[in-house]
Amino acid sequence: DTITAYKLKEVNAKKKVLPQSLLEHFPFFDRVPISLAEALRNAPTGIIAEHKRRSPSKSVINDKVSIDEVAIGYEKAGISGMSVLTDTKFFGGSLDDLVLARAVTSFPLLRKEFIVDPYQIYEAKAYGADAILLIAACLKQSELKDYSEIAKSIGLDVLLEVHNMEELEKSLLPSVDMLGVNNRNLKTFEVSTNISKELSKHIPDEFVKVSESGISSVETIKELKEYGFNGFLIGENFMKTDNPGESASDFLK
Ligand code: IGP
Repeated sequence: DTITAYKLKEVNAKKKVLPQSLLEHFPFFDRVPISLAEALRNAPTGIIAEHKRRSPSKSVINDKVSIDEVAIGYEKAGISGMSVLTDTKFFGGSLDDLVLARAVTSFPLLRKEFIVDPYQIYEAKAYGADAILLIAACLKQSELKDYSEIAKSIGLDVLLEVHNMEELEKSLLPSVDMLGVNNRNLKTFEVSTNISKELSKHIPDEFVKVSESGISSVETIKELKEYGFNGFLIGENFMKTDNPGESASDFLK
């Protein structure tokens, strides 16, 4: 589709300037990652808090707070990990955000990106990520398998995002650590946690279950825990406030 085509073009342009072999010489490439899946499994309430400046559905969410302020705030709040959007076109993020978040924290960081080429997985590692997101709607099963195996081979955890049963069926791969159910339909932007509840029954226990998007209350988290979810990916609800770290900390009280 259009996002995939756009991303492939972006990646191909980058490869010319900075080949993958050079990414492997970046200092963070040798850093030992921290497992996001483990952090979620061990937390009483596993929250992945997202840095999100804007989105296609809401336009500007927060363009005032700085990435380091948000990252430090989230870590101080006791959140299990942070999701850093590195896409510029749709979300206003960048790899600079990832590297800055890495510089000021030592908790797990998820690179949030539309990954369509293995190059982006090496890039994630080079810029300090501990985990990557793969989106079932963007990739074939053979790609999901190859990309998740590449990520594991360089020590990164894999969060694989699905939105329906068909996507879930092709995603139950041993190289995947976490299965994320996106409550937001990426085509209609409609949000409902019912999809998390429905799909949860079909996710085997070896995967850490993550519910993503549209979560704005502790009640919803309590409900989703009953369905076996250990991870909750929350962006807008924290980012729309002046102090995302403090908002996140209120959620863990
Ligand atoms: C966060 P929210 O509704 O709490 O801001 O959602 C996160 O789940 C959402 O940003 C997201 C996303 C994605 C963004 C989920 N999957 C894929 C970009 C690409």
